[in-house]
Amino acid sequence: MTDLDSATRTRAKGVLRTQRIETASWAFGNSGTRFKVFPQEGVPRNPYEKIEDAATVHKFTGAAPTVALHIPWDLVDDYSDLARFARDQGIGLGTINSNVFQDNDYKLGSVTNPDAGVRRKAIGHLLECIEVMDRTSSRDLKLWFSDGTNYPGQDDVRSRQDRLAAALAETYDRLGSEQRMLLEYKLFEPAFYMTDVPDWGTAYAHCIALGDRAQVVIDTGHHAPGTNIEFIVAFLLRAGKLGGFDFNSRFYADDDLMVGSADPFQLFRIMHEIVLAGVVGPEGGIAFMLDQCHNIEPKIPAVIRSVMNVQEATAKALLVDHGALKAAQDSGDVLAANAALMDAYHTDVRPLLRELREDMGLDPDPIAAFHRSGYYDRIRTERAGGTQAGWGA
Ligand code: LRH
Ligand code: MN
Repeated sequence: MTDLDSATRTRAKGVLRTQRIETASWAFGNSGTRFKVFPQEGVPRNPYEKIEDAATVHKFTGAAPTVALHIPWDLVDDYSDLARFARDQGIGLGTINSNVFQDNDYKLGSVTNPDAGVRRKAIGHLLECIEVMDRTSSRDLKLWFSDGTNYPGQDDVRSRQDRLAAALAETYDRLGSEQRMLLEYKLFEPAFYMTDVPDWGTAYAHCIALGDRAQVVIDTGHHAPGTNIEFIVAFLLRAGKLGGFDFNSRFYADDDLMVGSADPFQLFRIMHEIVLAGVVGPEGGIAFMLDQCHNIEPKIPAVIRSVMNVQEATAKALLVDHGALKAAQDSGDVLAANAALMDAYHTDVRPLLRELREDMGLDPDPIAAFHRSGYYDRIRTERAGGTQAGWGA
């Protein structure tokens, strides 16, 4: 596929302009593994400074107008004030993430715990998160449960599913009419024998039982090796049950590396299904979120790079000649059908994206522009002292 004709450029840029990628407040804080968390200079010390960093990503990419919060990592006295501060910075507060995976009481589970008092406490937190959504005007509550067991026999599988279903139903009933619940699944970790929401099928079944405003979130790092994630995307889109993505990438397990860094071809295949369904833009109802940890690399440039990686995968997917693809598929021309995707995938879309940024009045090279801005030097000095934000695990 040689130079893109202007009609294709215009069409692709038109769709790319509508793309919104939500950053994660916790990506700007310190993170690591059980072996070590390497602190970095300039890391935020509170949610206001995290929002400043998220706003900086949007300033240079033009495609990250909201930031997801995690409760209680982003606990503040006045969420309305935090929302006002975000607006002043040019962004909005997005998805509210619950956290029932760090309290001592949740050793044997949170909403699935055999102890009714512990379950009540966990459900209480989920309901508190909806209170926060009411103040931040967030649409989505994202639920991920670390709940699971480490040894066969440790607990009864069906009883735990009953407890989970009851907690989800009580939380769902509390949602406002414009609010959604996004249920995230994960194969393993921290549980190493059974996880109560281990795969898309389990999440999908619970979401069907709950109702229209319960949707599935696909975290791209939460599958068994070799899983065809784009199949899950296509299936959930067809069923109207795809609520969003936690984008990141991995070579082995839940590595939370920059999206597209480990497997850019997989990200392209996922965005191909998104483009085919015509749901790149916000009207499609899909929440495109980043859920990453920048353990050793500078955090803000890493998030900017991640937004660019999603834009590049989307731009390539927008270049697929759908007419040629369909014709080849319908005529059983396997090689021509595959070639329709590979030609698009092998197209260098970076010039097109530089052009788009210039059209939007942005610097064509967001990372170079960020480094030239002096923002990092400023926060390194300003944010000396105090307690840096992290997972607090
Ligand atoms: C769990 C997870 C979940 C978040 C956490 C930060 O692995 O993907 O989405 O709550 O990371
Ligand atoms: Mn996630």
